[in-house]
Amino acid sequence: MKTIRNWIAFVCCVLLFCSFKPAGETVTIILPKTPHGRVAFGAEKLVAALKQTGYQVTTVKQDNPSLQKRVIVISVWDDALFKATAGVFQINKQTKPGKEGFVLGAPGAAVKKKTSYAQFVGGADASGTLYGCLELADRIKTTGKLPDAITMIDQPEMVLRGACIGMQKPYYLPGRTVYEYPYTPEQFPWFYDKAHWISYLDSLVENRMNSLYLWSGHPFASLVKLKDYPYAVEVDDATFKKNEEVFRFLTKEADKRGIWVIQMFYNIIVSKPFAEKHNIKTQDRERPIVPLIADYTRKSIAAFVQKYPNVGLMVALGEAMEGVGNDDIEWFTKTIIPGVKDGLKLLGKTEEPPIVLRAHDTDAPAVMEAATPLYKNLYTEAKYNGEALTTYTPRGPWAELHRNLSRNGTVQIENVHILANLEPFRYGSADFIQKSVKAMHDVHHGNALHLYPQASFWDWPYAADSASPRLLQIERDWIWYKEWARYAWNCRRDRNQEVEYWGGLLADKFGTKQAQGKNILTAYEESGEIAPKLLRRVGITDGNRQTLTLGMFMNQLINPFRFGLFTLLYDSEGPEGEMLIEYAEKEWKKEKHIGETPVQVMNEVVAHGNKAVQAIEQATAGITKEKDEFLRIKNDMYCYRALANCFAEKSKASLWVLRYKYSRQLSDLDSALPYLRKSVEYYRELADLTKGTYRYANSMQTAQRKIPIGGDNGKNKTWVELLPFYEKELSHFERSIDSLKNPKPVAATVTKKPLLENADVTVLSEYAGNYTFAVGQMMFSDTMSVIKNYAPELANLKGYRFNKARQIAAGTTIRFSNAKPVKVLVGFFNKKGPWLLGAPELETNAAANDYGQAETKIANGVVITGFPAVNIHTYSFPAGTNTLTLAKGACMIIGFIDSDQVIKPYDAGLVPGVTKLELDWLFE
Ligand code: GTR
Repeated sequence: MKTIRNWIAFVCCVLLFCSFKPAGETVTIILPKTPHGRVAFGAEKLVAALKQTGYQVTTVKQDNPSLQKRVIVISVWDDALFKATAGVFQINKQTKPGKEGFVLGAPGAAVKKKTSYAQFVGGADASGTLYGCLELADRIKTTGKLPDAITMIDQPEMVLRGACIGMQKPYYLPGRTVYEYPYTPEQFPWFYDKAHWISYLDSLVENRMNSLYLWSGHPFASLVKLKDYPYAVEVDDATFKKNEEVFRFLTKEADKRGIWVIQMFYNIIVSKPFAEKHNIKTQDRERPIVPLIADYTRKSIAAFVQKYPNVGLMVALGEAMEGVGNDDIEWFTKTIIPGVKDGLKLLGKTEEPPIVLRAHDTDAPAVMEAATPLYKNLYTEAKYNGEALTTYTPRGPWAELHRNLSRNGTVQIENVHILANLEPFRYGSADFIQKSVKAMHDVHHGNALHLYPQASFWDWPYAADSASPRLLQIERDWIWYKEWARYAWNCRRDRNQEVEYWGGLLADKFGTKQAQGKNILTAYEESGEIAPKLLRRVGITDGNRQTLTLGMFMNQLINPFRFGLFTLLYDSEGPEGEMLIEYAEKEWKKEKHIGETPVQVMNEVVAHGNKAVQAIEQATAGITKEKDEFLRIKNDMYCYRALANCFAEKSKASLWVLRYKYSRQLSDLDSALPYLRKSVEYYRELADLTKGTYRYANSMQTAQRKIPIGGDNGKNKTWVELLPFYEKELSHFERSIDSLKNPKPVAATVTKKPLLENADVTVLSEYAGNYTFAVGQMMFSDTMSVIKNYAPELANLKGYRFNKARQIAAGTTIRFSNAKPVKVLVGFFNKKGPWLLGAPELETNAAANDYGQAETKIANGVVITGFPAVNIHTYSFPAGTNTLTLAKGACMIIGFIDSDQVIKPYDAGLVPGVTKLELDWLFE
């Protein structure tokens, strides 16, 4: 690592002799006799840059050249051409750069006399030579002429620098569920567009990226045919042929550019026709490993490796398979690795292709421990800040996981995953990104980057803007890719020079002066602080369960635990600090605040918003190119300002409401009201700014999106749609205050919840008897724990007793028949424990809302001796015979109710020692 840095630090440019004028001048490019594809590609780019600048170019291929003319020698370390010319160019053979590195060399005195220009490009390997050519080509393009001969050595810091594309859609396909998208021209027309691929791959190589990840649930049934499972293929013959052709084309073109294609897949997912044939589900988290599926998967992987030996594999052991325990290890060591080895045998090769193990939803350190003795070429990957961008000061248990993986694997890849808090506005903070890459190295000990699109992951290749024709992500978000890639190559660059660099690029893009270019950068950097700070201080989750830019409801701010607060966000993905609820409590108790407070953040984001708008306004007058795009950036800055202001006002309102919890003074609610009104005004501004400029905020438009509000059936994805909800929230609060001030209506206090009634069901599977809701009742057949307290509306329910040890060993299954649709109430203990079943969690399981179970319906609804409090969720089932299967771990089956009995989510607050006052009714 240190050596790499030293190399990179050792970049020097020396003036040797004057440059000459391009027009009509001839330059000879000398390539090795049989150049590697990447070398030839690099040379092509260099030739193009020279020609564009007015040079005549001749290319020759020879290993022992004469250096009489104006020449550029292009070689790979230790090849014949290198050996023949390195001495002349004063290349010290001992100073070979590391992987993908290169040297640009200037000639010694003897050659200087003979030619008025000579330059040497030598790469440590073919990729290095390619990058050397690109470096020279860039300099020619920037200055309009061949530079004076330069001496330079450089190489990338991160070993893998990759971007990803989702073979996924914003919606589910009929009869299928999450991640299940066969590769077809109907779904992915762009996949078959070779020109699109070329421009994408060119943009990757221009940014010196060397890997491309394709994300899919189950790609195999679109790409390979198996003798034993011919029916598994899920595309027609013509499409299958096209897929083969495109995949081959893509991997070949990628390879030329030094890019390694990696196919990602989730487990256990099978194709739809396979599932139908065997009468099983395509994916089922609770399904144990069955020999049939293991065999099918192993053979699919083997066939894939055999067919596409140059494609890497990336594996998500989680999702569709229970996240922890031995199944993951079994699956990886007994199905996936053997599948790859079988493929190698079929190919007659022994060199292991790389396998990347994702840490998502699995115990990756344990899997690595079991897998490393079996397979050497393993990489690990984990999300940098969850599915968001929140901080460049990561810490806590999540940072420890990264370090652990880095210690135990070969290379730890830092995954900048779906940017759920940045969607859909433009993001271009070079400062934030540079600091983040430094943190990846210094705090996480990672040494590779896997970058998601900045926005609209599920809608590739399009951006969310309303513009017509639609904007392409790679064009709109060019600066996002460029910034990450530049710092993945080298993050230790001088900040002042970086400001000049980006300012220059922006000035060039918009045909303006350097000063205005820098203003645009300032706008990006000021606005670039807003979403990260907001999410890490008041957000519910780092996952795409929340779309931050759509705002948040009051109850989400004042009662975040009710909405399934994802605590990693607070203990790992931001600096130490306080949540609104903690801040309010400390204020009331007059305790000292610690770290980054919400009040501080709200002041800061308002200032960032103002500065972003000011900076973009300062740039406006000088813009001469790409005016439409500039106006869109400008609009985004106004959007960010409105968003920051809205959150700031709403947080102030929340703190007054939270104060009321302790003071019980109505005047505190009165104080909250003007702030809430103000926040709605700012939201209205946001709705106006985005009306006609954005098609949507979030690209994942399914029921998986929960915060601020469910995204079922593609609804609630624009600010215009959300505004009425926020207006309603305000008027509800106004009415609540009125009713509190006016003692007449009974509604002035919390209304009594209606009793829940048992539905008519016949339970067909075994269980250990029933219990009623009464203090002292036992709910496990093998444990003495008894009910101590429960939410009153449960009083009539008939609970189902289970054997806790069996639940822990084998999970819980309950089969039942019902004439009418029902909901099963399941209680999850609200603390994590090795033998407690975790509540459904969309952060790690995209199928966690398939039965409507993701949301806590009654938080802290039951208290049992010796256990943490119980949160109640409901699972919906249609009429018929149904099975509820829950993973391993203790939980409570609280009862069945008819589907039409509605439970309005709330916190019953049965937690000893906590100041409890139900506030949610004030707003909903
Ligand atoms: C889930 C998320 C999915 C996907 C997944 C993953 O939490 O909802 O969209 O990103 O994580 O990491 O594979």
